[in-house]
Order: sequence, then C-alpha cells, then structure tokens
Amino acid sequence: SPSCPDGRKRRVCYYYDPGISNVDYGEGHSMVPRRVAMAHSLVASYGLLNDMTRLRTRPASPEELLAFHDQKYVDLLGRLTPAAYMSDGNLRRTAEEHGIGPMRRLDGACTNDNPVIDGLMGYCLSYAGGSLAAARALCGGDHDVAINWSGGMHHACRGHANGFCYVNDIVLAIKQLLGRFRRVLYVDIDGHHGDGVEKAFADSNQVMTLSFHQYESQFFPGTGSIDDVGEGAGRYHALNVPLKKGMDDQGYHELFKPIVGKAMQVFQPDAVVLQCGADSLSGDRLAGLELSVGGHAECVRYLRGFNAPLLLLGGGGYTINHVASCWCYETAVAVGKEDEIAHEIPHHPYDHYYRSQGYRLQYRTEAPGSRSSGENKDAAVIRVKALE
Ligand code: V1P
Ligand code: CA
Ligand code: ZN
Repeated sequence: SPSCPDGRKRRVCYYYDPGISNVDYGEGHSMVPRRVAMAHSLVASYGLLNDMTRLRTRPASPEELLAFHDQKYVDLLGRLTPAAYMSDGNLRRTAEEHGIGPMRRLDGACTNDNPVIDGLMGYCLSYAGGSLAAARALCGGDHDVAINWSGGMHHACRGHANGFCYVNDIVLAIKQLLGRFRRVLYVDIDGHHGDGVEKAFADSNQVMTLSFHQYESQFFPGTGSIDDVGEGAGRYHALNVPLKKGMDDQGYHELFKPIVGKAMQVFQPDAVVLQCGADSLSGDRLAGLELSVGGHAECVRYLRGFNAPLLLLGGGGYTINHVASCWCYETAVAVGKEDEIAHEIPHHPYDHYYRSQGYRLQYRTEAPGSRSSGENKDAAVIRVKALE
C-alpha cells in the first residue's frame, strides 16, 4: 500500500497560501507571519514539494468559523479594518471587548498582542481554511499526514482573540476530524500552554489534549498546571506538562515519549493533531525552553511512527530563521527524507536570513548549556499515573 505502515513513505499533503507574506502584525510585534513564507521557500528549495500533494483550496467561509466561534465575533472580524477601527468609536469598543486592539498595562505601555491588522479576516479565513482542508484530506483517507504551517493558533477563544490568535483553526480542524474519527489526540509542543484548544474540549472524552509548555510566574498565559486535567466527562482527557526554562532535548524526551506513548496506548486515538509551535526551540525571542531543531522534530518522528492520520500545524516561534529551519526539517521528516536533505541551505530568496546559523540547517546541534530539572521528572511520573 502507498502508506507503507512500517516503511518510511507517507502520503503527505501540504497547504500554503502565499498571501501570508503580506500579513503584518506591525512594527515591533513578535509575531512575523512571513516566517511561514520563509519555511515554504526553504521547503521548495530542498525540492520537498515534489513529495507532497499541494492542497489547492479556497479560504474558509465565515460560516465555517461558526463551528466554533460565535456569530457576533465572526461579524466583528468581517467588519474590522484599520480604517473602520480608527473612525468608528463603537466598533473600537466592540473590538477591544473581544481582545482586539490596544491593551493598556498599568504603566500605560501598549502591548497590543492582537492588533487590528490589514486583511485581518482574509488572514484568518486563509489559515483556518488550510487547517480545515488538511483535516478533510485526512478524513478522505488518501493522505497519512497533512501540513499547515500557517495554522496552530491555539489561544483563540470562541468569542475572543488571545495571544496573537484571532480564530482557532485547531479547534475547527479537530471538529472536522470528529466527523470521521471517533477519538482525536491533540499534542501541543509550542512553548506556551495550548489553553484555547484545551478549554474548547475540556468536557469531552472524544478529544484528549496534551500540552508541554514553559510554566513559570509571569509566563504567558499562566494556565496549564499539572492539576488541570479537564472536567466532567473530559476529566483526565486534558493533560499538562509544565516545564521550567532551560529544558533541553534529553529532558524533554524523557517526558514526551513516555507520556505521549502512554496517551496513545490508553486513549487509542483514531487521528492525531500535533501543534508544532517553534518557540520551544533554544534561542527563541519569547520563551526559554532549549530544544534543538532535531529534538523538536523528534516529536514529529515519534508521532508519525504510530501510523495514525497525523495533522501537523504551526504555531508560535519568534526567532524566525529557527522557525523556518524547524518547519522545513519537519516537512522532510513527514515525507521521510530528513536524511536526504543537505545541511547547507540552498540558494533561495530568503537565504540571507540564515547567516547567523552559518547557512546550515543545524538540526543536530544540541542546545548549549542546558539542563533538565528534577521537578520536571516528577511531573512525568504524576502524569503517567493519571493516565492509568
Ligand atoms: O504577556 C502577554 C500579555 C500582555 N499582558 C496583558 C499579558 N502577552 C504575550 C503573548 C504571547 C503569545 C504567544 C503565542 C503563541 O503561544 C501562539 C502563537 O506562541 C506577549 C509577549 C511575551 N513576551 O510573552 N506579547 C508580547 N510579548 C508582545 C511583544 C511585542 C509586541 C506585542 C506583544
Ligand atoms: Ca504547548
Ligand atoms: Zn507559543
């Protein structure tokens, strides 16, 4: 069979909308959507597009967002342009009630996590449409792995933008998968807690959510403690692995593999969604975890090995050359060609971004000076017990 259960080959499909290169959160904002264009350009320059089916899909419709988001919020997103926001006081108030637009800290400084950006609705419909198309491709059974690096916006709530995320493509994709598959495992390796996805399915026993994240005072979003395990019918179907900064490949995988392995064994999901936020990489501008690209990609390789339909999504990641290197390397892992791609980054339109890494992918580089703490090992024991 083309999926070769025990072999290296997988039938992979891939979503990319070049419109992402024009999406701009504003000067000084940490979120740089162009990193997805950089990843795509790198994927193309390595020839990996020949190993995948390109999903040529329309953007989502506003109606499709209603599978999770509420009507008022979707209407707001449809009306919200920078010009309308500036000229219409009512719209400005409504936007701010829904988490969009300036937020003031006590000192008066403006953090503006979720700015009113040009082409906001088009951006949301594009990345949500990509995740929905990827989910549909898995439902159709013709693909084993589906990729949308522009998705993975795990903080968005039903009626509220949060943490750079306006619509929650992950929740939409999981709901799509539930039309065909009975149980879906969601794994989140972004450096932040996958709070929006966890909350959406907190009382469901059809979806198990499992987030690994940095968990320290003042670290966004502040949720995802080890005691947060879901509620009602979904009790013990939400799992959290809080980590201290400095966690490296070895410490991470001493947790990741037993916990994910146990979740696979106990929950027996029919499909898996992996949010591959790349801010868990060493040297990220926002987070303090210290995974190498190889360590991050090991999560993809490990989950791919279970041969369940696998949806790979992007997420955070704020040192953009690292992000693009990571998602390109993970694309290679998905198609089974990670050993065939050259260390040297090929000449391509974005190659100047890779100067600081010597124009090499550097996926084998171990994070320097990192350690894992005993506290995190205890977390594994407790968590695996919770699964018994
Ligand atoms: O800390 C906060 C908010 C602002 N206070 C009201 C609390 N926001 C964080 C948001 C991080 C979002 C991460 C998203 C993801 O998980 C998925 C895409 O990766 C924040 C931070 C920070 N250092 O945590 N916002 C910003 N920095 C920021 C920086 C520059 C411009 C605007 C926002
Ligand atoms: Ca996470
Ligand atoms: Zn993040």
